Amino acid sequence: MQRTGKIRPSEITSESNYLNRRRFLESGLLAGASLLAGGANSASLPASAGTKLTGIVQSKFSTSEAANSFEDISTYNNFYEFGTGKADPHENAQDFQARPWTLEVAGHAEHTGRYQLEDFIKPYTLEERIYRMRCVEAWSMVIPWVGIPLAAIIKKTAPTSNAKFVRFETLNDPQQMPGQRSRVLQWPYREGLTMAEAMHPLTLMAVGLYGQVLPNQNGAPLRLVVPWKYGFKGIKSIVKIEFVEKMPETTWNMSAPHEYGFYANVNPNVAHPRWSQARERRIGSGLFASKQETLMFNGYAEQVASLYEGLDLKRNF
Ligand SMILES: Nc1nc2c(c(=O)[nH]1)N[C@H]1C(S)=C(S)[C@@H](COP(=O)(O)O)O[C@H]1N2
Ligand SMILES: [Mo]
Repeated sequence: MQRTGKIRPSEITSESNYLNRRRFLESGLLAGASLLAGGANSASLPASAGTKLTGIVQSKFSTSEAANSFEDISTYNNFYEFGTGKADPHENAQDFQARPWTLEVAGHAEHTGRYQLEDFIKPYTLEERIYRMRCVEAWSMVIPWVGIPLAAIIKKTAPTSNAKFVRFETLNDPQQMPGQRSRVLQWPYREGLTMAEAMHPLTLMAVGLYGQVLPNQNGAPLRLVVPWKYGFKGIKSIVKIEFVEKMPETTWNMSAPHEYGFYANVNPNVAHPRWSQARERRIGSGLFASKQETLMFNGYAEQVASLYEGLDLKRNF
């Protein structure tokens, strides 16, 4: 198998079947070892929000559009675990303890288990990716994330051929997350991607923004970023990644199935039942600034449209 940067899902499958057989022979003694083994790279992830991250490489996938200010990005948030108002997460997440943090990898994969986040991150290289983010509420921002391509993580985790979807779960801790004491959503927040979406080179696991450790309100210590989908797919403060066979339940779909689908691809031609998705307000551009047009797949059509060939995007919203 060729070791290039791009991995097709078909290659993953065949490699993991191979690993499956080998692992069987090794009687599982080394479970997890290769997932944590440091290679040439050695990303380190400090605990406190705002700490400078080191060893970041620039990504060719960044937009050249002007990024929103750190203030915009860290004070205008959706994170219902800390309240439903846009300013609530900034206000209520300051004491959130993003350490120690255990990440569970479960389901149809070779290297399942529970990992300390710092150990889990170590084998990878941190990248800066400046992405557009389009919320389903018709506002948008440009955010300079720091993270790891999810594909790199998945490759090391070695899913088996039974893995058709990846499901993610946020921490469930009503003590620390006051919003979880209300029933505004079903907790824990959960999200999912198809395997092909999860393996797409644009899909990122973010640990920082503006070159610093992620602010709590943006989903510390680890959150998903899928720039061609509505923002709600970008699940925050992830404690569990699970490889599953069936399309997983997702929080906003469970809450209002006619309004929020599993795919949630940004699409100016498919209106939300209660508002148009044709235009968006770029945060920071001023209250009276005219709205800008929303682009198909949030402007990432060239990279991702092929994932959805033959899929009715009106039905599969
Ligand atoms: N756990 C969790 N993840 C979440 C949310 C949430 O309420 N809880 N809100 C989502 C929504 S609707 C959006 S638009 C983005 C906002 O990310 P940001 O606040 O970092 O800009 O986070 C998403 N991830
Ligand atoms: Mo959103």
